[in-house]
Amino acid sequence: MKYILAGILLQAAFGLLTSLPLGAQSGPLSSDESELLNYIRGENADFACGVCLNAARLHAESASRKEVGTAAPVQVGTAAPVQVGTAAPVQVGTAAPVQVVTAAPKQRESAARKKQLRKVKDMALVPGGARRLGSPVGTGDPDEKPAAQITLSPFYMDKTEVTIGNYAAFTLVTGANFPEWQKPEGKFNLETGRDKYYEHLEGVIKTCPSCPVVGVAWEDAAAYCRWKKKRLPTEAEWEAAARAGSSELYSFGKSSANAEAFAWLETNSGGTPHPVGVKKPNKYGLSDLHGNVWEWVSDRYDRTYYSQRPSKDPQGPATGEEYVIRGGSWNSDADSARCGNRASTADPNDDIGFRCVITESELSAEPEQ
Ligand SMILES: [Ca+2]
Repeated sequence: MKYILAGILLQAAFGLLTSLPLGAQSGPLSSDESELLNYIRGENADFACGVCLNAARLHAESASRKEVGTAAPVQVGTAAPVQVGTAAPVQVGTAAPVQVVTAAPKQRESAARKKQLRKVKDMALVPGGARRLGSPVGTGDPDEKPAAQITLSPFYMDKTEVTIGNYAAFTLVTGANFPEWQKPEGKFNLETGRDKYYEHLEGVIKTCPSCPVVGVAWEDAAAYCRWKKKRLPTEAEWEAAARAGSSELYSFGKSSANAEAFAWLETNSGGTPHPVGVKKPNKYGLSDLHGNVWEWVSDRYDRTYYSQRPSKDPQGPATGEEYVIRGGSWNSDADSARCGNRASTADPNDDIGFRCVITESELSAEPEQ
């Protein structure tokens, strides 16, 4: 295994990923090796900044840890109900005719639909319909009011924030869109920049491909989502996803006392982002909407927008210098991480990341090829 991995990594280093005759050289790949290979080919190898070896090692370790705990979950309460007293009466001498059970013809999913469903396998469905968004009188800040019934179309949202590994695959392909800490000749470049702003996160950036990417400009975050044939969520979509049906301050209730079970905040983060999806997800299955990193949404910021926003699928104001960020971060207090809290900025930062969405109608409109 060790030598096969070394072979994989060497080939990666020499840029032979696209041909990869690994199976022929090494015999059939084990599931671990296939997974690692897909990982390197796919989304997490960042050769440009030298993360590849560490990323692959960490992924291999995490895959083997996962394997230990992947027994099928025990389903409680789903056994077919036992029917009492309904046994068919025994008929003597007249054998019941054999009934040929013909299962209903299975609806075959079209190739296009299968592709669509593959695309949303790491996303959670946020149901459509009307819900109250914004903060009611007596809670929150002035820019969160008035609260209103807002109707949204159903959409899928990434269950987690986009990771360093996810994002590295994008920059590897485009050769651009780099985070500030990796931008060639940028002043914040970790290796060559004069400004050491991101130095305190160097360990995370270089050794934690499953941590959320930070330092990405709004335009580059939007470009990543487009590359994935998705988009940034609107502010209203983000809040509906974060509430997961709750009208309280948090998806888990009105008190922040339980926040640390759901969120990485300044009180429990140790001053850095953490791997995505570790904390408890909300009722929709979405993780880290509270905390870990702030998340860019597509809306520009206007503190008075709520008094004029449309009640159906609002898209944000047409103009504005800054974009909205939501959810608080590893560097925030619990108040900043409230479902209704709004903040804004024009610039990337060490505590801002993002995730992507796609509406059901956008998904189903995708062509087969
Ligand atoms: Ca977050």
